[in-house]
Amino acid sequence: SQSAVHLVDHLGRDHLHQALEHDVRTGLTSTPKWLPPKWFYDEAGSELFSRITRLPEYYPTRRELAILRRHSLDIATRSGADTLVELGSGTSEKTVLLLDALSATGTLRVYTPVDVDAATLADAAHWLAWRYRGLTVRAICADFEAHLALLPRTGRRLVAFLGGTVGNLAPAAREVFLKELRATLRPGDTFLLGADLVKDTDRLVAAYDDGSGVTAAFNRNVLHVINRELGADFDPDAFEHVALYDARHEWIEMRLRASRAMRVRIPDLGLRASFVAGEEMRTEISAKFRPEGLRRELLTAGFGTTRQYIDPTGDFVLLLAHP
Ligand code: AVJ
Repeated sequence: SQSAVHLVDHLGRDHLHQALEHDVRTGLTSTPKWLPPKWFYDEAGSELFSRITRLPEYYPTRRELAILRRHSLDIATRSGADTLVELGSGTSEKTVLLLDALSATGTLRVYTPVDVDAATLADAAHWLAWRYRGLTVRAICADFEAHLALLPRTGRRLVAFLGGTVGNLAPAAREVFLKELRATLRPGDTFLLGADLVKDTDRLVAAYDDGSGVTAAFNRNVLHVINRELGADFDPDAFEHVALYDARHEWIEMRLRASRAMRVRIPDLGLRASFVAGEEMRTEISAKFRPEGLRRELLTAGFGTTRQYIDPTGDFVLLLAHP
């Protein structure tokens, strides 16, 4: 049978622009300054992130793949899903393991990848429709924090949120997100959550400050995005990449540090921002978890039973939760 690809865009240029304008205005007028990590991911940023996943220092992708290789059939069987919804799907490279398993158990009908980067999303959608005969791909360009209510409500769904992207949400935002997601699920649906675990600080920091500078380029990419989209005049090369582990909050922080005093103009916002030499602007938090803590968060959000899959090295966890 024939595959089909449908693309739905909830982030038309207008919405994207408004959301970016709002975030940049909020972040650059705050003290200290900050920017949300979702703006890393234009086409160049998604490509840089793909390169990060292949770096020797960046273990999470390989660990999650190892878990999926070993347990995706079990996950597929327990979910019984005909519809796989994936939040923050990116290139969907790891997703093939889940799609293979759901094909093998015979239930797969629809794949719904959800991502902020329309170009990467469209590529992945076409590639997977070609690879899986008879699969309907309903790709949704959306912000998983803002648009949960717009996700498809039909079918028996497995909602996957992989890679540890949940760590980009600060605890309060995470609580809201998990509750809202729980509210969209019905009995029979399942939620598969991937999370990076607390570990040795040196390995954590190395994963976010690789020797070849790919993560530094990824970090600076947010400034290129703001220059292009809002006509700003950031000099990305005048910012140094900083990655540090905040042991109290158990999260990695990425920052951009101004190597000299600078004034930046953002004409589309009618805004000027000044940086003093050495000033640091936060661009990402990536929270690290303890399995029991994350299970408690799922319980608090109203999920019922949760199965846990930890990779043999203890670096990464997948949780399969039932509403
Ligand atoms: C895509 C959010 C899971 O936090 O590890 C990688 C993003 N940032 N290197 C992560 C990221 C720097 C990544 N997530």
